[in-house]
Order: sequence, then C-alpha cells, then structure tokens
Amino acid sequence: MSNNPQRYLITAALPYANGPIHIGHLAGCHLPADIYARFRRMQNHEVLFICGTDEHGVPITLAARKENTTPQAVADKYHEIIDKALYKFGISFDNFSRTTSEVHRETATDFFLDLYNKNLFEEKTEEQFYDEDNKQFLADRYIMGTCPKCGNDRAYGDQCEKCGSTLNPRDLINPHSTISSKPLVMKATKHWYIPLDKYEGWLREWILVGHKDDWKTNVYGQCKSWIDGGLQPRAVTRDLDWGVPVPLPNAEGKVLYVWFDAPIGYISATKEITPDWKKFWCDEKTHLVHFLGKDNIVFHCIIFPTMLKMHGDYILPENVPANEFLNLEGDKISTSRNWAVWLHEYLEEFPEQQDVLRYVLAANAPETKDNDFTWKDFQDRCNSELVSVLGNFFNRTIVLSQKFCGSKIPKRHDDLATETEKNMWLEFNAIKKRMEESMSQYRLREALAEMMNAARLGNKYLTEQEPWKKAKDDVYVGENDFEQLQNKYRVENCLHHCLQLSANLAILMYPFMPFTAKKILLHFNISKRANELLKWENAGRMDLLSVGYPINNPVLLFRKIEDEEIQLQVEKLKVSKANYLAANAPAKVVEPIKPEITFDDFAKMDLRIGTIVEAEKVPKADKLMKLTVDLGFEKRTVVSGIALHYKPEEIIGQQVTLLCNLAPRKMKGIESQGMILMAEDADGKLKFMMPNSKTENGSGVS
Ligand code: B3M
Ligand code: ZN
Repeated sequence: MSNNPQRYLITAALPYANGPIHIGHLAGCHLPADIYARFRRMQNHEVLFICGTDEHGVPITLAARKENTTPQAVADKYHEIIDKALYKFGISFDNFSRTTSEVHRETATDFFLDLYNKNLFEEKTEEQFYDEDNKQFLADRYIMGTCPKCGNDRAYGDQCEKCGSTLNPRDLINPHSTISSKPLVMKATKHWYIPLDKYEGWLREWILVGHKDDWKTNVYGQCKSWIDGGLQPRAVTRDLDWGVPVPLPNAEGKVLYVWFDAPIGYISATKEITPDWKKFWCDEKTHLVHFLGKDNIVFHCIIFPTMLKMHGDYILPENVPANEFLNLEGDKISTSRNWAVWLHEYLEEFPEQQDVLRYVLAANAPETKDNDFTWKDFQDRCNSELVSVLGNFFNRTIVLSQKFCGSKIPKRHDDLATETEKNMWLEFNAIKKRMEESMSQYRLREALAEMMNAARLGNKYLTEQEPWKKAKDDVYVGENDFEQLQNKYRVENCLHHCLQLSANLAILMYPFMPFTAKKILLHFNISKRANELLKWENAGRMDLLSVGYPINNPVLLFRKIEDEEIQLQVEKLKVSKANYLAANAPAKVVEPIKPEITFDDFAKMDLRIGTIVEAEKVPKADKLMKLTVDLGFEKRTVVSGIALHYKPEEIIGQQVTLLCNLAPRKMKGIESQGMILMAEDADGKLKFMMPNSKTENGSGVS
C-alpha cells in the first residue's frame, strides 16, 4: 500500500467554543481521527488532518450572556483552551482553525451564494416567536415554557431537560423569552431552506445502496431511519446577531445556521493551509473521512453531503466512522452538571501521562455501542496492561542489556537461533497485517489489542529464554570454555531480538501512543531519525537498531497509578454532583408557623434530659425503634421513628430531650411513654436535640 500513495483528507468534528473539552470529545472523535491520520501518514500517504473550533451558534451566545461578555470573547477564550489541550494530547492536526476566521466567512458566504444563484434554495416566510422588548426573533434555546409532557415549567424551546423530550417551541405551554421573561408574540420572518426532500432518491442510492457494506452499522442505521422517516426541507438561516451574515439584500439580522457554516469550516481550514486545497476537495481520488460522535451523524451524512452535492464542485465523504457516546462512571457526560473529566485538568493532575489516557480511551472506545469510563478501569488498564505488559517487557529488555551487554546493542547469532525466534517474528508480521486490516475498517480498538499482543510475544519470549540464568552460568565456567561462549552468545542473541522487537513495538504503538513510542527511540539514541524510522513499512524489520550502538539508561515507560490518585478523582466527581444538586435543588418548602399558644400551654410540657441505655429495632416496622431512656429517677420505654436514620448500637449512651408527660400511646403493641425531640435537616435526616455538654439525667428543660 505504501508504494501506492493515496490522498487522505481527514476531519474531526469542530468542538463548540463554549466550554473546555473533555474525554467524551477526545474518545468520540479527536483521538480516533488522530490515530487514523498518524497511521496513514506512517504508510507514506498524503494526509491532511483538519479541525478547529465551531464558534457560531446559540450555545456561544448563551455562554456569553452567562459570562457577561461578548460571543467573540467567549470564542477566543475557549478556542485557546481547546487548541492547547488537544495539542498537548498529541492530536496531530495540520490545521486547527476557527469558524470566525476571515477565510471561513468568505468561504461560507460564497458557498451560500453559489446555491442561491443556482436557485436551489426554497424561500419560506413563516410565523415565529418574537420578543418585542428586545426586538428580536428568538432561537429555540432562548424560549422557555412549560413542558407538555412532564409539566416542568423550565423547559426550553428545543428540549425539556427534565424529561428529555425533544420539543418544538410551539409545543410549550406559556412560552416566554428567557431574556425579557415576557410572553412572546408571533411574527412573520423569511428563511432559506435546502430541499432535502428533493434529494431523497439520491441519498438513498448513495448511502443505503452505495455504503451498505462499508459504513459502520450504527452510522448506516441512523441514516436509514432518517431517510425512511421522510426528509423535510431544512432552514439554513436564522434570525440571530451572531454568525456569518446572510449575504443578501434585506437580510439584516439574519445569519447562516451554524450547522450550515460549521462543516464548510473543513473546507476553509484546508484553504488556509494550502493553495492546493482543490486537490483535496475537488478530486475524486481523495479519500475524505469524517470522524465524529453519533449526535453529529445526520449533519455529516445527510445535510452536508446534500450541500456538497447541490454545489457540485466537491467530493463526498468516503466514510463517516462515527462513535457512540462515552459515559463517565455510569452517567452521561454533562458540561452543565460538570460531570466530566476535563482534558486541561487531567493534564495538571496526571502530567506526562497523556498516553495512558489515550490508551485507555482507545482500548475502551465506544466504537459500536456507548461505553463507560471509570477511574477504576483507567487504573486497571494502566497498571495491568501498560505497566505489567508493555512497560515490563521494555524495562526488562533494557535492564538486562545494560547488565549483560554493556549497554550496547548486542550481536545477533543466527547460528544459535531456533524456531522460537523465527515463529516470534512470523507472529509479529501476522499481527502487523491484522492491524492494517482493522485500521482500514476503522476498528481501532481491535488494532490496539493486537499491538498489545505483540508486546506479549516479547514477554513470553524473554520469560522462556531466561537470559539471566544463562548469563549467570557463565560465571562458573573457565575463560575459553566453549559452553561459556555459547551461553554468552545465546544471551546476546536473545537480547538482540528483544531490543529489535522493542523498536518494532514503537512503530506499532505510534498511532496510539506517540509519546511512548518516541520515549523508546530516545533510549536507543535514534530520536533524530524518528520520522524516518516510524514508518509502517519498517515494522517487522530485524535491523532497526545497529549492533554496537549505545543504549541509554532505563526510564520507566509507565508508572503505576496508585489507589489514592483514583480516590481523589472519584471524590472530585462526587463534589461536582453534590454541588450541582445543591444549586438545582427545588426551593425548600418552609412549613407555615403553627397558631399561637400561651405561656401556660407551653409550661404544661414536662421536658427532661435522659440517656438512651437500650435500643432495638421494632420487628416488622421499618421506621420504629424501641428505646429505654434513663431519666435518673426512673427508666421509660419510648418508641421512636428513627430506625431509618440510626443503628441501635450507634445511639446507646446518647443524651436526649424527652417529653415525659405525653399520654402513653401503643405502637406495634408496645406502650410508648414519652416522645424524644428531634430536629429535621434539609435533606430529611433526623438529629437529636440535646444539651451541648453532658447533663445530669432528669434535669428539666425550660
Ligand atoms: N460543533 C457539534 C458538537 O460539537 C458541532 C460539530 C460541528 S462539526 C462540523 O458536537
Ligand atoms: Zn418534560
């Protein structure tokens, strides 16, 4: 394949610049796209890997409102944070652009005008919600009202976050503006639509027939259900003051819909870095591959391709290997709930550990179904796979080579080689082949698992050969002894193979763990030749390292992740959850104050301090506990509803305030001779009312 170089244009979905980036983004598209791009580059193909931030659309304007600043300032801030984080994770974009760039504005404008001039849009005037106070039409997200499905009175025009229903602003009961809080009026407004319905036949042919076998089932399935559900014309303009302006007269206050301009961002980003951009976008020979998460499938498989088709100058994607979602500790990742692992925070807390996260996310990638990221799994995979398999093989190889071969690449002794070495390399080459196969079908997890199998080959070989034993034997044998030399050569031969295998592993791992691959090359003093060495065609070569070349001191490839580190992360998530719940808790209903009483009424109560001396649960009553309270001068039996809050053994010795002259009452057949005073917490927990220091039993309370 490498002697048949192809051209690849690889894109990863443009993250919205309305917040930082988290592991869901990385696992969903940026990492798989990077793995694929690195792999194709290693095969000597011509590759352009494109991304950037999506800086238009309502989410940015909402963030600006929330942060009390301008949309541009929000975009500037998050563009930088996202760019930096992805760069530090080794995501090897050729251009990480932004949709507020001048080139993009021009490109998107021209694209729109091209379709307009060809008379391909439908123009429709429709009544839409209008905020008279602010003199603007409102995007769905700015409209709030009562959800017709669950009654939540804070549902948005596009979705109810309480019950999860997808809504249309017209579904809401009492729709009002989130900006002015006033009710909305209906007003006519004109928009431009792409007639998706007219392209249905073409889409059916292109996707449902043409890509039946090569698109992933999850992607194909989503497209099929969209097409079968009937396609409707779709507006590509909005009434909004943030975005690429609609380039037509009488279109003030209108911009291109963010999902119209964002994918054009791939074209603009290409234009920005090469004057030869047309060879990527307009030549049928280019393999255009879009990486993204499942919520973006319809835009990349149906809407954008229809736009490209309408335009006519552009190629269509060859594949759209979308991933499903990555959840976090069993829950959907959510920016608003701060239920996420933010990349910039990970980098601070696990410095230099980018490859560990890359490995875990790739090994557990949601390629065919939603998957869960847990910190425990992160730790397990790091410690039992990276440290114990890969790191262990490499470290043993280097340490033994230092010890027995004077820190130089030892000679290979083919005369001493057995079937074992031959089979090991045969298997290595088979692994390489299988990896190529998996990679070209976008089954990256499978390819990564094969890479680990190659490391296991090395471990197995080393363990079987036991070079440390052979080397030891040689101490006891005389200088010119034939056996001694043979053993020395066997050790050299074994370590030679292990060292060559290590360098070969660097090649296989490079798409997945580029930092570690380079660290390996550093040990062999060949970092300068990294680019020339890390070529796919070199994998399987037994002469990557030259005999006699020095080996550097061992540095651990991976370190063990300790329980405490994991604990800390889990705690952090718990805090996020608690904070979110506290901030969003429904306002507590305060019980109205009871009717007034006189002092005499109050004075009728005989309240005394006592100590619980016995406690047991009342059988067949979840809430009740039978207590014996010592009042000093006598003991009382009291039945109290605290069994869900305390265990009997916890409250022996607890001082309490007892209302002693309450008429006795039978509960579950037990006579209760008084009542213990309790306070109820905001979260419903019962607490004992008691003196703030130990007080003699029987003391009165007034
Ligand atoms: N910004 C949605 C997202 O971040 C959107 C992707 C655009 S790709 C052209 O999920
Ligand atoms: Zn609802």
